[in-house]
Amino acid sequence: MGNFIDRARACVVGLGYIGLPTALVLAETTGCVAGYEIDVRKREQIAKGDPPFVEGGIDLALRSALDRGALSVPDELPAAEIFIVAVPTPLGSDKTVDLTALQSAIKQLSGKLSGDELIVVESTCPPGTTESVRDWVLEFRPDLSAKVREDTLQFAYCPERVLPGRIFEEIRLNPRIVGGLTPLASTRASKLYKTFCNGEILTTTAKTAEVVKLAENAYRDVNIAFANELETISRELGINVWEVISLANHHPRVEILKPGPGVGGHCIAVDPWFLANSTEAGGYLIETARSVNGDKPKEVAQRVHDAVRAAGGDGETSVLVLGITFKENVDDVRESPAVEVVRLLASELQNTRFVVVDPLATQMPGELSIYPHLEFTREIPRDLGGFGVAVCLVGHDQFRKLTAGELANAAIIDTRGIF
Ligand code: SAJ
Repeated sequence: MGNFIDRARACVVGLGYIGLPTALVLAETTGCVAGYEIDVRKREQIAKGDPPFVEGGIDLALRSALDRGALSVPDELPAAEIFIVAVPTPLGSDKTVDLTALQSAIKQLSGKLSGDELIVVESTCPPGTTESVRDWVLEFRPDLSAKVREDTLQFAYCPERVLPGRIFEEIRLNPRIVGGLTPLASTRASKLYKTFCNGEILTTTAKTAEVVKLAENAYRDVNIAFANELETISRELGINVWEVISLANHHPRVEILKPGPGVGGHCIAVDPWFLANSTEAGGYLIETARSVNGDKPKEVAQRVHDAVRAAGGDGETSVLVLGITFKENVDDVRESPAVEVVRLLASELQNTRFVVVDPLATQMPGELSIYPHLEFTREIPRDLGGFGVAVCLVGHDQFRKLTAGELANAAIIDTRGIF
């Protein structure tokens, strides 16, 4: 247990994309953090100094924290003064949150409580979840109800806001919203975040903080939907949407986002539902934006299909697919709209050869590996003259060096505006 005597100063529960970087910055500033991960394979990998995902700076930070004994990765969830919970809160099939992992983490840590701890939730949650967390703790540990009343056992919600690809920079610089169930909990949680965050720390209630997080991602989703709708309209009008956006953005109060093949990752495509489904009133605009963005992969696949038909039909041409990750310059393929586009095409055009190029993805995503007519490569083919159709689904830097001239024989469907 490294430097710990009876309990860790802080324990981060869940060592994923958010939990592990958080544990690492805390290890650097406090020198005494435990990271608990329920997945044994992942836990062992981390304990060996091998990060389970790609993020700039993570290899060095992990090795240094382990070497200094500032981070321990115990097999059992340890006692701690502060627990920071960063476990997945995915979307269930009925478009409501699945809190199984959060509930199970709270059950486990409840067994370690003495009554003077602070429990901070970072996972994205529907409004009211931090109150539920307190209620679950009391269900598992009714003996602690006086400690909750006396406000020594405290609860706060502090959403993560970092952008994959820039996590270590943003975790230190982005302003943080801290919502305690009580003012004392907010003060204590603020002190924790001040140890590593140079951005402003803004305090509020737990429910407000929960809604702020959802509002941020729903705002982005709605704005991307606007860009995507503008793309459909511009194309039908025969004008260039990128020129429309660039010119409109010269207005001092207009800042239109970029259209694309849809919205991926497991934040922006998920969190808006937690907000839309949180009240009887619902969220008409939020849900509409979800369907505009959700329909985009189908629209792009249809355009490629039409181009294949114009090039002779299924089996008469080859298709070059540029990019498979959920956005540019990351290796993450989770919820990638590009995967959905390729899946639709592969099942519809079974005789057509597809070459999927992605310099960052490590392999063809599992759901696509079943199609024998899909080839995956990390290198852009040298000779691009043989492709009758090319579709760009991700704007990786490597693709931006390509010119339309190199693809002179291909009908180009450029969803990211790289050409
Ligand atoms: N996208 C577009 N057009 C744009 C911007 C994005 O089509 O103009 C697409 C991307 O290609 C991608 C998806 O949207 O498929 C999401 O990408 P993103 O860069 O907008 O966001 P994420 O999912 O990487 O991270 C977001 C961020 N939230 C906001 O910017 C409000 C990040 O700060 C959050 O911490 C993260 O969600 C999260 O974990 O919630």
